[in-house]
Amino acid sequence: MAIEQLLILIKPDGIKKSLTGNILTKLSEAKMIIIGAKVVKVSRELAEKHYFHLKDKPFFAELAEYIQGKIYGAPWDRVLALVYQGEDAIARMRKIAGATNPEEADPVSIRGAYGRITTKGIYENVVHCSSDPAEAEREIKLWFKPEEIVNKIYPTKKVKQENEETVWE
Ligand code: IDP
Ligand code: MG
Repeated sequence: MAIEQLLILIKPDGIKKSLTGNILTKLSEAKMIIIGAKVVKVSRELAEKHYFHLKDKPFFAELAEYIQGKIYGAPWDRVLALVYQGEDAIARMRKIAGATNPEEADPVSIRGAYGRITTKGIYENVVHCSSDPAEAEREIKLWFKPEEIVNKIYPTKKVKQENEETVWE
């Protein structure tokens, strides 16, 4: 069995329902390690890149707004982004997360226990979980910079930057 990494997001509905602790507890049953973690205010660009594979779906616009937390507003308009690493991590974490449709998900999975379908038909399923190694790599590279991941998981290169940088005063 291979060591894998994957991206997990606690979506804005999970944040709003104060489920962060409950979700982390369920995920910790798999005994994997966290190699990256941060709170992100999701831009429209990031939302659309993240859900690129669903761009032709009728619910795409609502889905992009959902992951940005637009329907909830401040202070719920954010996600907790996590990178986990472990043996067979993707399949095992997806089992703990449960099926995409929260009504069909195993009731003891995260989505089965805490998810719902909104009156507008969006699956508010409280977590995102990468579904295969290629998707996991694309998503980790989209959400995290190399220095934000404590283990070296993909090759990196040095580039010279002339950009302004914000530092603490
Ligand atoms: P996944 O999150 O289980 O990998 P995807 O098919 O990648 O499922 O869909 C991404 C997200 O889009 C889901 O987690 C869910 O929030 C939403 N979604 C997927 N399919 C539907 C649908 O048929 N109706 C409404 N929302 C959906
Ligand atoms: Mg998916």
